[in-house]
Amino acid sequence: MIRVLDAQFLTTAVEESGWPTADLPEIAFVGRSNVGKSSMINALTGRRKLVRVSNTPGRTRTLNFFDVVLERDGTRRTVRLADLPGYGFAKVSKTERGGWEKMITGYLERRTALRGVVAIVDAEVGATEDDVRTLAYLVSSGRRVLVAATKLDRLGKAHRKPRLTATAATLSVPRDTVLGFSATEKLGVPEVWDALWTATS
Ligand SMILES: Nc1nc2c(ncn2[C@@H]2O[C@H](COP(=O)(O)OP(=O)(O)OP(=O)(O)O)[C@@H](O)[C@H]2O)c(=O)[nH]1
Ligand SMILES: [Mg+2]
Repeated sequence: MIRVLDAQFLTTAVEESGWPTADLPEIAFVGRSNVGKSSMINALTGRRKLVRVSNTPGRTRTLNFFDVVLERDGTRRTVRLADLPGYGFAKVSKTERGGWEKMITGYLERRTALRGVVAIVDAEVGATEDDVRTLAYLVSSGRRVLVAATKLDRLGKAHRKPRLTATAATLSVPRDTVLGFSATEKLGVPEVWDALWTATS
């Protein structure tokens, strides 16, 4: 059982010069705009308002870093979570989209502290074309990737496991790297922390 002892916002960055010193094992959260990245970080840390959640998709345009103190069996560890801007928001211009890609690929390629990426998909919607493309990129980057299918609460219980299996197949990733999650019902919180503890060990 992993306990969250403390969670704090650290900083916001637009460019590489704004990244915090790479002194802690880091986990990045990537996903479609409005998929529930910020809500997931809030649910994981048990802080309702650590990260801003909005009804305006595409709001997060920067990298936002959070430091979280964890404890498991008497061992303490501080990890850093990076909330990345969402992709696939239709209303942003081509220039902005290019900017997003540069920001994300630059971060994924050069961030030495990065230990793993949580790729978030919408369990109700299923993996989209954008998700498939992003997962292929993440896997090819050689990074450790965990898929979290969030908003699982929106699916009837009988549909949940089959949807996770289908999501793994669509994304061409091993079934055991896809975890179900819900920020509203707090589903999957211990399972995601277990995976992140392993990734940051
Ligand atoms: N039912 C349900 N709704 C959720 C869940 N997680 C997030 N939401 C809702 O989805 C919307 C988007 O959530 P955010 O956490 O802001 O999503 P985001 O991916 O950070 O969005 P951007 O930063 O704009 O890309 C909000 O209205 C949330 O309340 C969930 O697990 N279940
Ligand atoms: Mg957000």
